[in-house]
Amino acid sequence: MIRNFREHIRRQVISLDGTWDFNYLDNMMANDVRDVTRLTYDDRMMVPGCFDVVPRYAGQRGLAAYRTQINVREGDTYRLVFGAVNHWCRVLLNGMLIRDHRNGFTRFQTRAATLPPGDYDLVLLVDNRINPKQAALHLDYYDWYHYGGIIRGVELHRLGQIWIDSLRVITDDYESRRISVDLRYDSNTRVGMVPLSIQVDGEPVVEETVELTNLAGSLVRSFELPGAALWSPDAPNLHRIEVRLGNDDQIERFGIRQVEVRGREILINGEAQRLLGVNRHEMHPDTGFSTPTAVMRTDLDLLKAMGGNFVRGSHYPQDPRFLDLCDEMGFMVWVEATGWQNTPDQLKKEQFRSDMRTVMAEMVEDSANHPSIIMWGLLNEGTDNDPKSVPAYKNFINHLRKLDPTRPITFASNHPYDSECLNLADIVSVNLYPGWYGGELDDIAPILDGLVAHLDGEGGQADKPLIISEIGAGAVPGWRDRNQARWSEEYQVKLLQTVIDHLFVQRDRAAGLAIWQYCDVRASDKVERMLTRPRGFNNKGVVDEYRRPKLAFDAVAAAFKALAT
Ligand code: ADA
Repeated sequence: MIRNFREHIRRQVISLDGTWDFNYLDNMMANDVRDVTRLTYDDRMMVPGCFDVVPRYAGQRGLAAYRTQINVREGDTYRLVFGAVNHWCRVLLNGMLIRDHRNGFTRFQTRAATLPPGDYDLVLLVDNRINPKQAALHLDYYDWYHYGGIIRGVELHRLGQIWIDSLRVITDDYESRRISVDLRYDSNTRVGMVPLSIQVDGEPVVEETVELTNLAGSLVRSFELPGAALWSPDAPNLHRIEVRLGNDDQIERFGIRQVEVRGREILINGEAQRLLGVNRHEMHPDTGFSTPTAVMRTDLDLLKAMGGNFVRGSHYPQDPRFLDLCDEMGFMVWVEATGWQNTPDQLKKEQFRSDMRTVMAEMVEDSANHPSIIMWGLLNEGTDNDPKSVPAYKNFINHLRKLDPTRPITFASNHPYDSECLNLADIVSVNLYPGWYGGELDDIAPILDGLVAHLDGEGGQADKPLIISEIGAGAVPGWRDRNQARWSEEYQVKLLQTVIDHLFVQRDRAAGLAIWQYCDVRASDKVERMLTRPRGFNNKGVVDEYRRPKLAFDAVAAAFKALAT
């Protein structure tokens, strides 16, 4: 399943999750596969899943063919929906090319098409190689392991004559509980008069017959929900909306809440929030990016137990199942488009730009209804200090703002002293590693003070919220040392305690903190990276890759909880 709940009750949705036929084609390119119907399969592979976590293919980069069968009983309009495939794929049905998709971590679908009754072979050619020609946003120097495969669920949707293409629920005004529902529809024939109904929490709110003069279009309805409970981190009330158009339906959950940035504060429904949390990669050694929902739940339970209320989804669009849990549990989430230290040269390339725009559009389309998402991000640690990057930052941020004008936008900068782009962000976010990549523990306080003095002075950011979006220390799990040497669990404790104390007890300039990072994650296998990544892992987690707490977990929990009292 792509979500944690059913998005359709009337529309027939068949989950294609399970075990598919599999053949690792190694260094072939998709275009070399002339006739996909002649491929043979010598293995089976789980979907969703990452093929390169399976021992037989561990560490392999290449092309893989996946195959499953679909039976269509009644001829009708259908489409396939893919939760995410990393990082490039080609979809073929009975040997016919249906579409290619570039870059991972976002949902995409095939064009609606009439399928006559019969059996169909669905084949996906999946490429996990690092190849900017196929996926410009996945590059080999990034500091995480790029697993590959059909990483999220796959579904077959039967659409009928007219169907709902997307649904956006927006809080117009939390005080009066006014919301807008923007419904985009599509059809394969002129249907004329069609019944439209909207129910919220089982109560009818809209019942009408609409005349659809175009084959595709948008219907917007606004209404108040008097007395409806608001969504907030302390009371994450969700509402269920069910929209029916003709014979089709779409179910979504939403929260009534408005995010606002006022001066140095981030507010939800008028209440200032202090964001305390972690950066989290969607990763587990046994499942790669295809984290089971139960593990996601464990992560959020642990984060709650640590006193956290904030997650930065580093560094790519988040799994909707994770966001569903965040909605329910009241986490505030930063969701960002895929990127890592991208250079002016990359930002200039048309392929990179168009991939970024597509991924941002898919990210917003897929997740805009999650109340837990309180800001969008992009271009982690990009070259925002290079004047040549400014046009790309402007272009991407404007694009993102058009896609969703309701949420603030930020990007994690590691060039706060000479950034050329901070003025474009609603929230200033800075990644820095005092006491780890530079300086000692005693340098942390002056470095943080110096940063604030700069941003609030000549940096010209005095009237914006500040988030320390990454800070941390590596601790090899179980490595204990009375001298508190680097890489020991003790050193990580000291560093994080010093940071939290300085940011929120000694000073109160920061609106939020995202510790780098929640759990240890497999690092990229590039030699230069490996030399600073003991065990082949980025060890800055407060829990290890199997979610076993390090000493830092309890230390951070004590510090976060002390702030709440
Ligand atoms: C960077 C980056 C993270 C991670 C971190 C580290 O700031 O944004 O993805 O690589 O450093 O561990 O060094």
